[in-house]
Amino acid sequence: MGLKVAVIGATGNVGHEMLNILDERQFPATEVVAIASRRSQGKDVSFGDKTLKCQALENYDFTGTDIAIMSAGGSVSKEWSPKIAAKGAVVIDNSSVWRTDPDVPLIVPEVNADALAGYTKKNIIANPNCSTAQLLVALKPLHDLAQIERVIVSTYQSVSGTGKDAMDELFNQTRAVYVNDPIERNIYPKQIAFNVIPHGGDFMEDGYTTEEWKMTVETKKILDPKIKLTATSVRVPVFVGHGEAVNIEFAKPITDDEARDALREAPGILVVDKREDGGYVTPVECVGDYATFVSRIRVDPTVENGLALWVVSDNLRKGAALNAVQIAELLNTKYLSKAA
Ligand code: 2RA
Repeated sequence: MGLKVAVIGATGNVGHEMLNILDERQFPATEVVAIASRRSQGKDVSFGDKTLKCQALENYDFTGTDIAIMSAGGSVSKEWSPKIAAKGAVVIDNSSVWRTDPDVPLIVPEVNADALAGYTKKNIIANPNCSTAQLLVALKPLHDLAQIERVIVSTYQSVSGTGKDAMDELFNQTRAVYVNDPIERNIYPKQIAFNVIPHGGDFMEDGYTTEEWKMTVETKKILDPKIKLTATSVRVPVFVGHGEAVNIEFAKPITDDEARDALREAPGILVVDKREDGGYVTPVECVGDYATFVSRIRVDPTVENGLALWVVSDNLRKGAALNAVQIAELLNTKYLSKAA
């Protein structure tokens, strides 16, 4: 017998990719249900060659659902995840509300699959933030090799991470620049078209933003609490694909060749690193792919054991929907054992 899977937030950017990826990877589900807000009830969404009609979250009875994959925002998750979990479904949540809860595992399957065992405490599993997931896929093999002590990251985050309305804002502002219309701003505090904005999430008291803070705390929870990480999150006028410029300090010596070999062997990574024009991967090339791409691997000579690299991945896939589906696959194989 296969599984009954609910996708909550099915009309959003990430929900759309969750349905695509469940279909592409032939997740062993006997039934997939699309769930959205009451506003989107009855709306059609694609699931492979089928069309699913969205059901309203408030009216849906989760009895008999095995896995609920949710990307509906923090406040919806805070209210609904415990209710759905109490009905017996395991919730895999893409919002930030459960990530720091000690009774909720925060999982990147390539990095800390063993931590999944803790899901039974609340029947909830958290998916990390987009920028953390791709970073940690790249850091894990390097940490195993030479023990990471400190990381400095600057992100180049695409607007799809903010949602569909932000993608429209980039499109409309770009068009407005060309036709000399006034620039309208509804989502971002500054113009995003032909610009970059050093601000992701909300400002905190210490001057960091929540997007930067998430990367620090999530790295500690998933990879190693001893790692020190400082981030600057920057929004760039790119529709899909987050880039990250990463500087890493290690406890032990490591060469760029050793790092390249370890990254080539590691799951989920494709190394594209030719020291020539175009010998690296950019966001537009990673769209629709599962991999985390690593390029520009080089020694950072300004610290004792340092490396610098460039990491890029599809933020809606490895940064969200793919990671959630990989968690569902792991959950099924290791704990639910209903695989067809
Ligand atoms: C972003 N936090 O701002 C989102 C993605 N999860 O890109």
